[in-house]
Amino acid sequence: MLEPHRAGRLLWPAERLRETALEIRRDLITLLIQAQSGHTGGSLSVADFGTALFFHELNLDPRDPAWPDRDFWHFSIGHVTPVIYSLMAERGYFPLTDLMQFRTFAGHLQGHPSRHDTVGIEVSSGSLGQGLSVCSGVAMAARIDRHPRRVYCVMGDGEQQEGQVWEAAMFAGHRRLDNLCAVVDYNRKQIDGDVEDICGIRPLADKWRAFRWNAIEVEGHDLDRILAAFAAARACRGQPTVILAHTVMGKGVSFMEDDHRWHGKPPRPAEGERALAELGTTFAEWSARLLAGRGNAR
Ligand SMILES: Cc1ncc(C[n+]2csc(CCOP(=O)(O)OP(=O)(O)O)c2C)c(N)n1
Repeated sequence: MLEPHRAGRLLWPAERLRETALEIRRDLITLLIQAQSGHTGGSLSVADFGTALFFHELNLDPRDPAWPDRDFWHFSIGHVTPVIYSLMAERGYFPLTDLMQFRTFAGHLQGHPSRHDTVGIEVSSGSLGQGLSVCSGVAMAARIDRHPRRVYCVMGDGEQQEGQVWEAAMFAGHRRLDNLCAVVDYNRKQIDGDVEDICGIRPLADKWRAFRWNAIEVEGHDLDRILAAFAAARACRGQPTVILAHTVMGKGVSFMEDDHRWHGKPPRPAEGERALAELGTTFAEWSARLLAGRGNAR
């Protein structure tokens, strides 16, 4: 049986990850319709490599989030909580039904990740640019402790404009932190438009290489290639790895794709139904599934 709440790396194959990523997209659209608040576009662009992270790559125990042997994962793009919480719920950190309380005061799933509210969130985030510093520190500490944990940091492409990213990059490259893997959601959009129009980041791979990183470019919705990139990062010695995942903002919902206006708004109920129809379900069906708590005991 493939039990998502099992401790350790799940190592699910790409085919199973594709099915799970579809469910993650249904989850996050449903919780956004329910909350009528939150970030849709980046959540959809992260869904595929996020699923690979949680259901193949990461060594963790969702029932014991403080498990000393765990890998460390951190979303520096804290605004993509719809996908973060969907991944966590499907992996078994908390019941699926909790997703229906996204962004409510009564719930534990706030708009940005808070370590004080949500079990399993190691470090609060939302202020862009800080996550790679956190992760570099954790990776350095693991090396000092001779602990085999790996450290994964998810960043945005707009976030690459933050100076602090490059301070951390310089440190991790200098220290040859090969237990550190960053993933950039390279969807070419940010809150106000095209990244290249606002403050260009090209050539991004060359920049990372100049900071002594192993830079891998990958089609960010191709799960076979994503798994190969994670495997290459794991095999790399003497350098941290950055995976530049070329994605599409709003991926999976035709009228949201490649449109920065979906960065930070939820679908209105009618738009949400159209989105869920494209994903093969309805709000009534999928919210009932979440409220019944089904899914994370497959
Ligand atoms: C330090 C800081 N400045 C500004 C913001 C506001 N903000 C939130 S998301 C965002 C755009 C980020 O772009 P990107 O990393 O490409 O994420 P995406 O739009 O793809 O979700 C901005 C400017 C913030 N959260 N933190």
